[in-house]
Amino acid sequence: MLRKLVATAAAVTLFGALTACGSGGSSGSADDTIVMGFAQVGAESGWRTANTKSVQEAAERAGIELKFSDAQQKQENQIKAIRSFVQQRVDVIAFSPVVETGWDTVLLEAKRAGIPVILTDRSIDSDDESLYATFLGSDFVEEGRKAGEWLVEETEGESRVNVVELEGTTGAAPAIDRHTGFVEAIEGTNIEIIASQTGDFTRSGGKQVMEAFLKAHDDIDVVYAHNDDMGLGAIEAIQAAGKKPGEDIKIITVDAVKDGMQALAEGRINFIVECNPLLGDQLMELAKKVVAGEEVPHRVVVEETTFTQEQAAEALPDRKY
Ligand code: GYE
Repeated sequence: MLRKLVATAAAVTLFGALTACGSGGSSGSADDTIVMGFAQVGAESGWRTANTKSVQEAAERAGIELKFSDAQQKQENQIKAIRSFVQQRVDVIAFSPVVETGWDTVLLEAKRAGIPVILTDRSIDSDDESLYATFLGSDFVEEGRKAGEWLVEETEGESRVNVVELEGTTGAAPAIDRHTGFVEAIEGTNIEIIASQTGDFTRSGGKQVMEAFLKAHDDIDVVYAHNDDMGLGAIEAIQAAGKKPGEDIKIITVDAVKDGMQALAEGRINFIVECNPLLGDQLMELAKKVVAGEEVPHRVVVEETTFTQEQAAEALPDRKY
């Protein structure tokens, strides 16, 4: 049995080496087609659905073969997917890390196998910058700051403003950074975060946490939700408690997906900070350069805007996601 296993392992190694020679690189494909292993976070939000679609469509347009894996918001699944991409000797690995820490070991494995890694959407927290070629994504601290700055302006002159915060996935870059930016912007004002809990970026999570917040606090002025979906869940909870979202309790969210923009235009949300999920084309461009050994910037920031209720009503007809 053992001998058979060893023989199989040797054959796999040999096969891997042969394919690598045949394609002139570490490609898992027989021809020159670039093969990308993409480890997605999951399907937790409207943002994520739009992001997945963007990546899949862009790969097709670019003639890149995509091996797509959905981690269902679990880091261990993403690690498994990355290991399997390394074993399959793909040309490039792209992934959106569900949380910030704990990636060094698996990324070192990819590095040793000579497979470049591109971080997309979310980044990692590591001292070793050589573990990835580039990071394409938003400035989440800036997003949080924009949310806070709007509230500071909106509530100027009010003696005290109580905010409850619906946080994204614990340990995820957008959850950490959107909190940081918001806190920075409201510092020294009369705005106070009276409760903060994760709703895991999902609509049901946002609803559940908001129900608990409403039971525990009767003085909530504002909800700051780290994404539209949790804000939309909170709206359901607020309505069920007999209050009017957007009026009795103001709501600020991040993303600007269609459902969020609809609620904003209709007055149930008060302000949305945009986070652009359409990263596919830029990602494929970067992937081609990285595979060709060309220089790419280590960080590519996505440009974004914000929306008031009036601006949402205007932008809604052309909103693609
Ligand atoms: O805001 C949220 C999603 O990482 C920027 O993840 C992304 C965030 C996005 O679940 O809706």
